[in-house]
Amino acid sequence: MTKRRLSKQQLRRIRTHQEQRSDASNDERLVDSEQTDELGSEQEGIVVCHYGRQLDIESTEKPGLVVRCHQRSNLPPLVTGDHVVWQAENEHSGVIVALKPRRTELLRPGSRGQLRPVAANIDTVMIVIAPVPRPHANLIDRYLVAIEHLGLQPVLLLNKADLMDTQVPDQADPEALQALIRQYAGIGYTVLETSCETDLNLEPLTVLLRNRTSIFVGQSGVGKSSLINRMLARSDSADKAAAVGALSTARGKGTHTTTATRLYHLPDGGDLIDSPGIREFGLWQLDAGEVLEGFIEFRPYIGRCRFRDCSHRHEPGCALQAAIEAGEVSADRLDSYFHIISDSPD
Ligand SMILES: Nc1nc2c(ncn2[C@@H]2O[C@H](COP(=O)(O)OP(=O)(O)OP(=O)(O)O)[C@@H](O)[C@H]2O)c(=O)[nH]1
Ligand SMILES: [Mg+2]
Ligand SMILES: [Zn+2]
Repeated sequence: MTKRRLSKQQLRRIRTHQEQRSDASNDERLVDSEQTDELGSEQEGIVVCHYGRQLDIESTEKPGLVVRCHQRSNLPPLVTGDHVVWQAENEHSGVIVALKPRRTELLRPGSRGQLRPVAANIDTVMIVIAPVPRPHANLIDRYLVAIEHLGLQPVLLLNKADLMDTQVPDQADPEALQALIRQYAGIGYTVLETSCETDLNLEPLTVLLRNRTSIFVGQSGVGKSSLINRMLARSDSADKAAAVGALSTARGKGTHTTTATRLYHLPDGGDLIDSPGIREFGLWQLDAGEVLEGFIEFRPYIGRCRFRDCSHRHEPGCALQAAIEAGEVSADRLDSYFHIISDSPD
């Protein structure tokens, strides 16, 4: 192959060509900034719903005005509850141009094990359980450890309290559920029994939800969307009702009715996010010590065992085992801790 040297003329031609191309890209930038000028002025908003690539933004300036938006590609994935800066394209659509710092964020494992945010700027996480579908083992403790670790306030709701004295197939034993609830109240957690059928305790629930942003988490079918609808029904709220699904008759399980994470403004104050059953926040990134800290009533005993590397299973001088003996903490909760750490790869 002969080495070909570029003639001066060829070099000149290439240079001119490059200059023309960079002129062209300058032109493109001009066009782009002209397009930006066509957008409305920058304003603040909050993400109230999230569907795949599109998001509904509610204007902070004009509450109640909801605009379907897409986001600039340089922004990270946005979630319900995010505070953003957006510009209108027209009456119905817009573009999100900036994300404001998140006060808090809820994370859960994505399909490839990476953590993905699901909602932002939450104060309170309401864990909803019910007699049917019966709670999975350790479910409450798994949620509590995650919530404590995120620095959020947990509340435990036992919904469908109207079913506590009836017989429904596959129902959890009412007495065992009552004992469970009492245990968490004894630890110091706020617990509330509610019913969408009899409206039991909906008044105290609205008080717990006021002046803050809360999210409902819990198994499919426990009545998260139903509770939201009962509260929205308390006034002529402009918010659309949440979809409610029947339990599958075969197994008394929920049918994953809610598919988008949506924020509602409650008539008595406060924002509430309905989610498609956040079943797991992801605990495996916590080591055993961090999981133990998530059991808040264990904290006074941590670091007081005779052996520094005490597993709290059978060692002599274990402060936690002594606390169980003395009836100060529950053996069930320590068992739950063992379950959680045995599930984590740590
Ligand atoms: N008896 C009784 N049934 C209830 C109560 N609350 C909800 N239900 C019923 O439980 C079923 C499931 O309710 P949903 O509100 O769709 O449950 P969800 O937790 O939002 O479920 P997903 O959206 O699938 O996560 C529906 O048939 C409701 O009518 C209650 O307090 N008492
Ligand atoms: Mg739902
Ligand atoms: Zn110990």
